[in-house]
Parts: sequence; structure tokens; C-alpha cells
Amino acid sequence: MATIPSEQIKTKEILDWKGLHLLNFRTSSCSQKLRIYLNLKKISWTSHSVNLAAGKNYTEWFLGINPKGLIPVLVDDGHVEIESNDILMYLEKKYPQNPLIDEHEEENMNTLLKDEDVLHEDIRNIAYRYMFGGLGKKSSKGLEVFKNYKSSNSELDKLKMKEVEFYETYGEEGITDDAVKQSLVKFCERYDKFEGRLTNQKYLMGDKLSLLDLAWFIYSYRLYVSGFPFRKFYPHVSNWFHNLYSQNEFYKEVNDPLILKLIRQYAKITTALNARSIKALMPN
Ligand SMILES: N[C@@H](CCC(=O)N[C@@H](CS)C(=O)NCC(=O)O)C(=O)O
Repeated sequence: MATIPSEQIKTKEILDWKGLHLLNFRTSSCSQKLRIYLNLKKISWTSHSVNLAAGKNYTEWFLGINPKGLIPVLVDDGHVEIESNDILMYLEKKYPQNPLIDEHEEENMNTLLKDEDVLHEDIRNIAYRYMFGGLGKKSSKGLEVFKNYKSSNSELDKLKMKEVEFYETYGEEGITDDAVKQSLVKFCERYDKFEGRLTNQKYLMGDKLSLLDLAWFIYSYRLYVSGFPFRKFYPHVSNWFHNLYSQNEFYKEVNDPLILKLIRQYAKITTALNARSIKALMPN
């Protein structure tokens, strides 16, 4: 994970913001994860929408905050955090009431959240194919600005190139069946484990809700609306998911705008007709 010290932030005005601010976007999964956390903890915060669909993450203003062009970003009285799981750990230290990490579990939680973060590209494969129906390609102008932007942090500039490469390839060939299949294998590996655990406990880390549940809820939501057969292969995971999904703190953050719901219905029908649905590409 990479952090960005205040002196490397070019958009200086945010360093003067008072209180807790979150740069986020309604349909971004990592933003949803943090908003669910803030709902559960009843923390008041100020929202700054960064419209990914309109390329607002490739403006000089935003790249001057996070040169990786990614949300969410937390600004807390001038302290800046740019990774959603780091943000969760940071907030959990600051707001320890109703803890979402058990005592002595911090290191373990860090490891488990890292494993979740590793699959971010995989959930993106699923979302771009089945939720956004091949839409969401970046304009070549926006990508050029992003690619050529030089921050004061060469490590972040290097990491950014992974994003650039993804969107260049996505623009040319979309998400291939092979990419979907490989991502599904990884998700099934994790859900195999979770299914075992959830046969005799309520949540992923025991009988208390934890950060890990929040993190996996948003992936599970994306997979669920994309047609992943939870009920058939992972009935306990399915019950765990629906229990969270029925709670307003969770539901209201993932409930997509109507246009997205229509797009994914279209994607569902066309991929099913071409034998490219999730069910058709599941590992044997
Ligand atoms: N590892 C990062 C991943 C952040 C990420 O990929 N954010 C997505 C939204 S969920 C984003 O900003 N994408 C940029 C885009 O779609 O152009 C985190 O956990 O914060």
C-alpha cells in the first residue's frame, strides 16, 4: 500500500479543510465500503463527489491529491489517506467505540484486508463486464493527461501505469472470457473458505461484525447483481450476504441508480444469449 505525505500534495487547499472529508463517488465500490463504515459508526463527515464517469479523477486538481487517479481519499484536518483499507484502519483507531476489529486482531485484519485488496482488479473485471456492460471506457484525451501527469512521488507514478494499462487494454478489447474465468477462480477460492467458516459462525471473523465483512460485502454485492450463483454453491455465504444487504446502512450505499440497473439487465441478457454469463464461465 502506498501513502502520500502532505508535502507531496500539490492541491494544497485540501490541507486547510477542517474536519473529516471523503472524496468519493456513488457507485465506486471502495467508496461504498467507507460510507457503510461511516453509517455504522454514526460519524459525521463531508462528502466531495469525484465523478469517475465524467473523468474528474484525471483533472490536475484531483491528480494533485492522488496521482494514482483513484478514490476514495480521506482528508482529516489536513491528514490525507489514499487507500480504502488504510482509511478503515485509520478511522478505527480514531473512533474505537463499537469496534469492528477485535482486540489483538489488528495484524490479522491487515493481512486479510490485503488479500481483499489484491482482488480489486478481479472485481473490476466482473463489474466492467456484467454491471457496466462494456461501458466506462476512458476517453483517449483523459488517459493521455493521466499518463503524462508527473507528481512528486515516483512510486505512485509507477503504480499509476497499471491503471493506464488496464484502461488502454479495456478500450481495445473489453474484458475477455479468460480474464473473467481467472477472476472467478480466485473468488471461488475465497468463498470456499468463507462457506466453511459461516456454517458455524455469523460473520467472517466470528460472531461479531468486523471490517472484513464490510470489505467482502461490497465484492459480494457486485458478484450477486452480476449473477454469481451464491445460493447454489455457497448457501451460507448467501445468507450472510442477504443479512447485511437487508440493513439500511449497507443497502442504501450499494443501491445503484436506475440507469445502471437497466444497463446490467441488458448485459445479463446479452451475455446469457452468448453463453458468456458468470454461470457459464464458473470453474468446474
Ligand atoms: N486499492 C485502492 C483501489 C481504489 C480504486 O481502484 N478505486 C476505484 C473506484 S472503486 C477508482 O477510483 N477508479 C478510477 C476509475 O474508475 O477511473 C483502494 O482500496 O482504495
